[in-house]
Amino acid sequence: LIARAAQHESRCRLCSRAARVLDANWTGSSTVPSRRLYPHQWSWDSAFIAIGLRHLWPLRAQTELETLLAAQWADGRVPHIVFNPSVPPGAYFPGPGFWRSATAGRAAGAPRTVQTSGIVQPPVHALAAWLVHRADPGLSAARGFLARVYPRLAAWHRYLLHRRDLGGGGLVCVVHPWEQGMDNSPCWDAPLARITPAPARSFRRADLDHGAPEDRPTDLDYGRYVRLAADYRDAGYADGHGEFAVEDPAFNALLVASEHALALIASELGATATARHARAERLTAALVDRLWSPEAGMFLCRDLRGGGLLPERGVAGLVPLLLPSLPRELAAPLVRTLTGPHFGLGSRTRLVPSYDLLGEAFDPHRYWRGPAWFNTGWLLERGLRLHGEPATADALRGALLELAEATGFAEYVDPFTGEACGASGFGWTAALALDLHQ
Ligand code: 9WN
Repeated sequence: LIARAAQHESRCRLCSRAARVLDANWTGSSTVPSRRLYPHQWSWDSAFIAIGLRHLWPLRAQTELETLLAAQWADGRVPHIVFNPSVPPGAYFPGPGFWRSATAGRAAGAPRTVQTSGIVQPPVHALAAWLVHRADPGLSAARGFLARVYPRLAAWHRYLLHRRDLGGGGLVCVVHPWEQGMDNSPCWDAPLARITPAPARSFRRADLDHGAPEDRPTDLDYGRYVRLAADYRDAGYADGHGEFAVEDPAFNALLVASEHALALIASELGATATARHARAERLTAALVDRLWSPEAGMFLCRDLRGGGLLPERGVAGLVPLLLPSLPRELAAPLVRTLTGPHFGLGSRTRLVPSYDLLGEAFDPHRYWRGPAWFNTGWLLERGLRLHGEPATADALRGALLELAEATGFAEYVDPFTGEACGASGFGWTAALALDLHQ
């Protein structure tokens, strides 16, 4: 009993600390990932943050998603950043002056009243909207939350499925590493090597004012990010012409999960959901067909410009484990890969590294090249539970909760030592710890 009481007390402490982080990052209409490093609203951060907020402030959770969706472009894209006009222009690079959404994005229907970036991030939003609704169905019904967000979420998925199937095989592709959200993953090294970097003197990296250079992407990476984004902007954000086009397993798996969530939202609103479930099944089949590697025992990325599957093993290739409809003969090898020598969960690591422990490019501190992140941990914890691995899921959950709190809700951690890296007081770390704690 004493042990249980002590556990309960420490859990409550975690809850109030996480709540303090989320409250400090709340701007009145959305939540910043980090006050200093990322002082605007980010797309997939907001989805994860809403999933945590729903337990304490259901109204804030709904508002978080509504604010993001209010910045949607007429072509359906949901921008990866919505800029806060009261933040000084130099506080984050690339800021609104770089993206110039209102002018460069005019043909694609960028909003006039708010400034945004022109690229996207993984579509976790419909899943988040459904979970937010379930947390307080009364408030949701009273505010017409689902009816408000449904048409926007449907247009968002339509944009991805119609404008981003650049490979013609039924999957969505990303046109910039920032879109997939794991910016400097070694998976991007080969497709990025073809891009001529923008000159270093043509931009100033605000991230280095707050982050340690050895924990961040390199200047060469940044030169290439800038070149790709500037080319996309200068083409009026029209799709299909860029030099970088990759089909990523996590991005597509999250779209499948969100498509199933959108079907549940449609049913709740009295509409028919069959076509949505069928689309999710088709996407799952395309994911398996185009990205599964039996040799690697996991999903890989497909480089549409270079041709073929990229051999690097990134954590994104494990994320499809979160799909309930994943064929059993794939779930078992995925779990083996997650717990085997490449990711070491339960033996060499307590959290999931972002990249192959045995890969040549592995670096335990550099951003998405090895450190463990809390959002991918949250997704895989769900996947393990779904596919009949409760003991591994429990251990992962315990480690996520313990390290989130011990590191002051760090952005990411060294996968061996749990040492904090990047920003502290990070939004999705606090939100997802809160969610796991429930
Ligand atoms: C570029 C906000 C975002 C996350 C991404 C993470 C990082 C931005 C950056 O921060 O990317 O979008 O400036 O490094 O890689 O996943 O959404 O937290």
